[in-house]
Amino acid sequence: MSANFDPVPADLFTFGLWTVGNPGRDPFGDAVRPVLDPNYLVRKLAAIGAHGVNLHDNDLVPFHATASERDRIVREFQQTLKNTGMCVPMATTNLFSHPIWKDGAFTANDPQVRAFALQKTMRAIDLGVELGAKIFVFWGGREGSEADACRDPRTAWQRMRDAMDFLCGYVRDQRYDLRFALEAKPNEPRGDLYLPTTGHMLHFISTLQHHEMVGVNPEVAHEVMAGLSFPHNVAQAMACNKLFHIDLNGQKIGRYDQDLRFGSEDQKGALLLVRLLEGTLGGERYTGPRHFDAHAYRSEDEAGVWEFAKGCMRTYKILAQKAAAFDADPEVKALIAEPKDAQIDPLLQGGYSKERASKLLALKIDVDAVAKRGLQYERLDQLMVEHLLGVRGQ
Ligand code: GCO
Ligand code: MN
Ligand code: MN
Repeated sequence: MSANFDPVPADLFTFGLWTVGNPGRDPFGDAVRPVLDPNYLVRKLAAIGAHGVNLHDNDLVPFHATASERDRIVREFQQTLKNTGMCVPMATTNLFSHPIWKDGAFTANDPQVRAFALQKTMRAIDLGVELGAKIFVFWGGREGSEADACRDPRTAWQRMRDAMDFLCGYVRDQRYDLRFALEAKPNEPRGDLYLPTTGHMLHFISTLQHHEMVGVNPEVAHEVMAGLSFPHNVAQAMACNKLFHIDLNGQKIGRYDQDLRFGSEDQKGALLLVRLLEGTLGGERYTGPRHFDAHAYRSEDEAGVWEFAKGCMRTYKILAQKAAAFDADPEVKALIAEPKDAQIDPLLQGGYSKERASKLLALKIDVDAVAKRGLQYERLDQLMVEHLLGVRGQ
């Protein structure tokens, strides 16, 4: 078993410019670290074994930049990518920082705001494609409300659909090779955000004109904030072939969006997630980038930021090894082997038929005997804990 957990580009680890570049500002305090140049961040990420870097339009190009400034910044950045062998798998739009977004972007009541949101997003899509992005993320940070009477939530939902249909049309018209990934969050910075969970997003996508080019970008912290099981949300997205991207981080339940180092909280949840993504339990493996949407504690200087980034990747690799060992453990295999019944199994697949219905109704099931059986899930869970704690599967 390998004890080397050093990340390499083939691991497909990515970070946002806004994550390792986060200066540690919070609602109660100012920045604790200087803002770092994007080209410097890319060089540092390449040096620690990352595969790529993701960005919002304004992480690279300032909001008020002129066209010629934009082109110069993009050229320099492309050169840095080339020199370091890094790529930009995902791009997105900042539709939350500027005061114009205080009532939302695609869902705002003022048509001028909605029009500007489309303008800015079309330009951000152009930028992303220019840098080679294949995934474009939508996180509706300001798409929500506090004074909920300000608009009919059904109108907000319809406006989101109009915006997505329009932007899918734009990508098709430009013949870009780009897919969209929608990121849900229950609240913050708004009191309530529309489309608050990955499940909401999955249904919303099914109502879009070009639903085939739209998937989800679930984030650990956001689903945990809502009190949900992140692995279950990811599993549903995978089962519908809609896991286009993923935001990995750590979060304590019931708090503000903490965006902590991956695996620093709820290690069992993190193990179950990595097990799912790596496919060690069977089923398809997730092949997209493993993106960390997290930032270093406010206690850290720049050296602490790189410790944080290495920690995210190292923990992912440790958990991948533990997941493989757990699923290869003969006792685990025996415990999760499901009972097979050659007579019943065919009746439970393939939907309804009159013949299946009459065979099912005729079955004699010893309800008391089945109900009495212990399932040994205590032992199963303890085995997972022992793998995690390092006393098994070494
Ligand atoms: C958050 C979000 C963001 C988005 C990012 C990309 O809660 O702040 O997770 O980090 O992921 O804006 O769209
Ligand atoms: Mn977040
Ligand atoms: Mn995110």
